Amino acid sequence: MQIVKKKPQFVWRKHVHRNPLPWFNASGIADQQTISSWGAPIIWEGTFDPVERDDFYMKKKTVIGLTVFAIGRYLDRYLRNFLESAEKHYMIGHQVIYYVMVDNVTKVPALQLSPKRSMVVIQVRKYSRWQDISMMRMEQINDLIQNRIQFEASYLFCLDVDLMFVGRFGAEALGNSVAQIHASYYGTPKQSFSYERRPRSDAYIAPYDGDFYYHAAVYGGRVESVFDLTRSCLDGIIRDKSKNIEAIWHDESHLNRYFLDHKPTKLLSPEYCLDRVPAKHIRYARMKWMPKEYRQLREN
Ligand code: 5GW
Ligand code: MN
Repeated sequence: MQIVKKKPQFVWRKHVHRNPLPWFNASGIADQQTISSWGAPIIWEGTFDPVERDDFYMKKKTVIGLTVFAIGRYLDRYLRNFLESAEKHYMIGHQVIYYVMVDNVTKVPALQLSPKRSMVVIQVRKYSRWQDISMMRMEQINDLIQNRIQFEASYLFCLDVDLMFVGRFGAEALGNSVAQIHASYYGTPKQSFSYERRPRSDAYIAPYDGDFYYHAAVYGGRVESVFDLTRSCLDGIIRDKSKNIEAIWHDESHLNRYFLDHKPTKLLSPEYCLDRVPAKHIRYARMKWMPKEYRQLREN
């Protein structure tokens, strides 16, 4: 009897047919885009099994950080509500470390955290211009990753404080590099995106260019990726300052430039950060923006 060896090509074909993301069901919903042009999953209710995702990361005892800044009046106005809602909805069942950056540590609300969850309060300087309060978070997060977070957590989300959790924000959101699709620009043509359009700025994006308009209120990923992201954005901000130019939407403009060059590996649908006027196509609300009283909150 003659033995016929199988061609190696057979093995290769088998590999190609394997589902690259076994946990992700791209056809779980039919009326939304669920995969980006470069193959990143877009997370919507119905595209994943929450129990499976939680088990997967709980078995690994994954530690998940969250940075949030509450400076000046934002500390009085938003921080308690943000943290109380996070205790109800953010990465429930996992090990969580809140990194709360404030200009006045005595004003941080005393909360009874659930088991496996802890809080680190860090005093940071208060920049006098609000644009810098927002932009220089990139520097402060980058420093804190270097000095502390890299030793304590493997994933990190960086969020605005004027948000409130209203539904599950769980392990399905974890990924190497995670970006939030801005609810107000979801489904609009890229020419309408409010990218920085002046070529002199480091955040410049040409009119024909771009993937999505991302929301700087929510981004995250593996700690090393967030380190790289915050460093790159900070470098752009500093170069712009040296040229006496400031990008139209500050840190958000630089974040959009970064994600254009370094494609995120996971995208969060607008469910994860709803617009003030939620669109009809949104079936599940996970986070929403709090109302703003600009006149009272913006001191300068
Ligand atoms: C104050 C006035 C104008 C703009 C920002 C601030 C401000 C922002 C502040 O006084 N204190 C503060 O902690 N921040 C932090 O920067 C908060 O974490 C806030 O969520 C984040 C971004 O500023 P936002 O939320 O006012 O920006 P938008 O783009 O959501 O309106
Ligand atoms: Mn905000």
